[in-house]
Amino acid sequence: MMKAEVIEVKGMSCEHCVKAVEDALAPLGARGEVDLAAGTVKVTYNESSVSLEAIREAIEEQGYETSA
Ligand SMILES: [Cu+2]
Repeated sequence: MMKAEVIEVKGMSCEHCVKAVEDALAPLGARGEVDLAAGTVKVTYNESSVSLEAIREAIEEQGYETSA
């Protein structure tokens, strides 16, 4: 079942950041839609194959801070 969740991500400032976040999510089978102005990422993922926690970790590994 696909689920969509909006998470706050601090530190994204440019198109490079957008790509870094999107590319970090792709291997998890998740899709991220970054809203730079809002500092959020709308993540669409399959909750039976990946957890929101794993998604947040993948984003944080790129150097950004997430909050629920
Ligand atoms: Cu950037």
